[in-house]
Amino acid sequence: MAESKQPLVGVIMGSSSDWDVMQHAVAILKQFNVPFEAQVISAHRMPDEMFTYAETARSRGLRAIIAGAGGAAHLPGMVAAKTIVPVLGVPVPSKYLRGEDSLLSIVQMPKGVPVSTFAIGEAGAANAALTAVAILAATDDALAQQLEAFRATQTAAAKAMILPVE
Ligand code: RP5
Repeated sequence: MAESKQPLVGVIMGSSSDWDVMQHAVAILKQFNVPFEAQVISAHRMPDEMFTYAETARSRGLRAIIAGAGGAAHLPGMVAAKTIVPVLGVPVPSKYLRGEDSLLSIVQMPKGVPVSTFAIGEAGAANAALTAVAILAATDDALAQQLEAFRATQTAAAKAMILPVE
């Protein structure tokens, strides 16, 4: 398990093969200096560990869980079933259905057990982390300022874009 000091955000994924996508969530958390932990927790291959992770998440101090999975992507939903810590689901692109299976598996939660579901792939992983930062920023003014600055940088970059029109 990769871990920084007293984690506030948990990043979990169904397989190490999800890392190519999920590393983009970790990169954002590092950029904002948010303490996190990252590890493989598989819904299908290690269900007992998944339940223990979810059941202990809140008492361990986690304020958000970013869960990425591909294919029959049960991880985010089953974790959400066992904790009230907000779960941010990232659909990982799959081998045969390009991640559309992952997306539908994660997004179609029954009423009462929410999973905030993000875009398939890298953008979803990064945006899930930005949402985790926003959750923490609600009670952390310094982090809120960092988030405002991040957005302002993007705005400036967009305004400076030049098209190669001849
Ligand atoms: C899911 O099955 C994982 O989240 C991964 O996206 C997918 C394939 O896993 P591997 O067979 O590559 O380990 O549980």
